[in-house]
Amino acid sequence: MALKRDQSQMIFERGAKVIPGGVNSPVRAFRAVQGKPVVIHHAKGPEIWDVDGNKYIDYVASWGPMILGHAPKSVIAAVTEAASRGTSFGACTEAEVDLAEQLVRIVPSLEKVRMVNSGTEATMSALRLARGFTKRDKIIKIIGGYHGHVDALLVKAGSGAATFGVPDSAGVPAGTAQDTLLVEFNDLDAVRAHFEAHAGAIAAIIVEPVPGNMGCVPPGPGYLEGLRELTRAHGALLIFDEVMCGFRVALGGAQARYGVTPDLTCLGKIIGGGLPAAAYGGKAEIMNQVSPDGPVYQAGTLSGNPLAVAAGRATLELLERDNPYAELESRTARLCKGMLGAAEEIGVPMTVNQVGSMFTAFFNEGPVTDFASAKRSDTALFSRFHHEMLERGIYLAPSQFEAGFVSVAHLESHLDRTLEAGREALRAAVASGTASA
Ligand code: KE4
Repeated sequence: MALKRDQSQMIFERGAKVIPGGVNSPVRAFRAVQGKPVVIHHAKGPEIWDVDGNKYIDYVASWGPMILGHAPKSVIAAVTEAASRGTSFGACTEAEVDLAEQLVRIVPSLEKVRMVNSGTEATMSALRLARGFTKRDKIIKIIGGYHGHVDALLVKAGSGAATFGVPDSAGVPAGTAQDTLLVEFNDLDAVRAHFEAHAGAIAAIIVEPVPGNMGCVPPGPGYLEGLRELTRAHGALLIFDEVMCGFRVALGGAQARYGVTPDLTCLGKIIGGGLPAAAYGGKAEIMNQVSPDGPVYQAGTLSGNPLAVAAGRATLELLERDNPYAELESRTARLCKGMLGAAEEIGVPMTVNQVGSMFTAFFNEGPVTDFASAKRSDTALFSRFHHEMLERGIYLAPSQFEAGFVSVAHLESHLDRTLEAGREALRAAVASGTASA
C-alpha cells in the first residue's frame, strides 16, 4: 500500500513555482530515479520524518555530514550556545582557531588551513592556489569525479551531473574546459601519458581518493601512491578532495587510511557537522601564497562562521574522543554482506563497494573500479529498487552514482530492518521489471 505523501506533493509543487526544479540542489529532485522527492520535517539519530509523518531509516545523511546521526545533543547544544552570542561577526574568533588547530592536528597533510563555506569553494580555491603556486594552467581530473560546481571541474563530472547524462555543463566556456585533462580512476598510465604530453604545463591533479560521486569506488593497490610519485616527479601538486571521505573513512581521512600525503586537501561535510563549513589546506609553503600573505586571492563573508564552526568542532571532538571508525566499518560490512546475500538469493547481479562507512550497491556484475564500469549498472532496476525501499521506510540516495552512509546512530536493529526491507524491495523491483518487460 503506497505511503501517504499529500503534504510532500503539495509543498514540492509550491516549491517548483519559485525554486528551479523545486530543489536547491539538483540531485534532490529524484529525477535520476524517476521519482518525486519527499519533503523532510525533522530528523533524529538514524531516522528522518517527512511532512506527512512517514519515518525512514536514512542512509543519505545529508550526503555525508551526519556521521554522528541527526541532531546529536552535543552538537545542538554547541550551536545553540554559539548562537546566543551572535551568529556572524565577519571577524576573527577563538573558535575558528580552535577548529583550525584541530584539523591540523588530525589531518596529516595540513600545516595551514583556510575555512570556506562549501566543498565547491574549497576545491575552487585549491585549484586557483595550485595554479598560482606552480604558475601552470592545466589540471587533471578523474572522469566521474565530482568536486562541486566549479567551472573547470564540471567536465565529465559525477554525482548529479552524471545522472543528467550531460556531464559537461552549459555555461562553461570552452577556454575553461580546455585546460582540464581527463583520466579514468585507477588508471595510472593515463596520468603518466598526460604528464609526458604536457611536460611542465600541469599544475595539479585533483582526485577524490575514495570517490563517492560515481558511487563508492575504492582506490586500487598502489594507485594513490602512484599519483603521489607522478606528481612529485613532474613538479605538479596532488590535491585530495576529501570533502566526502574526510573524517568518513578514517579519523584523518583517506590520506591517513592509505598513508599517502597530498600537497593540498579539501574538506567539507563532516567538518561542519551539517552546517555550511568547508576548508582547504596543506603545506605552509603553499598556503602562504594565499591572500593576505600571498598573491592568490580568496575570501568569504561567512567563512569560519561561528555557528558552523561550533557544529564542526563539537562533531570532530566526539570523533576524536570515541574514534568510532572500526565499529562503523564492521556495521557497514554487515549491511553490505546482507545486501549481496539477498541479491545472490534472488539472482540479481550486484557488486557492493565499501570503504569505511561509505558504500554503494551497484546493480552490476562488477567489478566497479571506475566510472566506465559504474555506468554499466542497471539504473532502471536501481530506480525501481529505490522506490520500493522508500515505500518500506528506507531512504537511499536517489541515484545509482552516489554513496550511502552508516552513522554512529545506526544500531543493529536498524540494519536488520534495512536488510529485511531490502530483500522484499529487491523481489518487488525485479518482479515489476519483468511484468513491464
Ligand atoms: P558542496 O559544494 O556541495 O558543499 O561540495 C561539493 C563536493 C566536493 N567534493 C566532493 C567529493 C563532493 O562529494 C561534493 C558534494 N557532494 C554531493 C554528493 N554527491 C553533494 C550533494 C549535492 O550536490 O546536493
